[in-house]
Amino acid sequence: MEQHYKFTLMDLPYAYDALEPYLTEEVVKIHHTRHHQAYVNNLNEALTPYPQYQGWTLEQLVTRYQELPLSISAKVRNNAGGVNNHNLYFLGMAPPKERIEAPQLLLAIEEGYGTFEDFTAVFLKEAADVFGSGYCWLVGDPRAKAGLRIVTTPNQDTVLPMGLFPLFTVDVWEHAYYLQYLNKRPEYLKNWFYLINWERANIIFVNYQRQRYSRGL
Ligand code: MN3
Repeated sequence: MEQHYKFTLMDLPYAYDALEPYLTEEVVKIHHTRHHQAYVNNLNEALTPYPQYQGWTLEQLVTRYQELPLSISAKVRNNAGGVNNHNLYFLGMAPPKERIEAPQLLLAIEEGYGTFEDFTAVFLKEAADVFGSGYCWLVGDPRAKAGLRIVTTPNQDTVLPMGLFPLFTVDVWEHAYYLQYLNKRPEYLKNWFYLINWERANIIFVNYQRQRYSRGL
């Protein structure tokens, strides 16, 4: 998030074939090297003529794009959002493990949603119901029950301007799954769920709770 122009493509913390069989090597590789890379390239291209904004971090660009000149604000919104969202999507996955190790987060999920199975059903339905292209997120939200909320965003919009704290997100653009699942988004989502990096989500959640209490929220 501290990175600024000139942005570079984030390395994945796993091999392209590490998410098989749920996501094939081909799907992950094309998504990363072509789609994710294109957002990086387009963001750099937008900022090249504007040295005064080249010190802005990705977080500043996705939360303050409205302050930019009209000639680039939409392009920055879409492409800084695209870089940010793909970073979070890829970091939010990991090769599947036998057990979910996320004690604090699992407790909060049960408090907020009853059971883990109920949470799973709600999340998968929200993600399946995103109209067109977008993302479904699990976020920390101090106003929500147990501090957790499921939200969806259209296009490449992020949850950061809403003051929410992303734990993980799933990309429901067709390019994320079409090569493997064709038009069967619910099947992609069911399999993506096995790839959630629960350990990372738990670390972010614990950190979020700590900040929340220290700010009296
Ligand atoms: Mn994508």
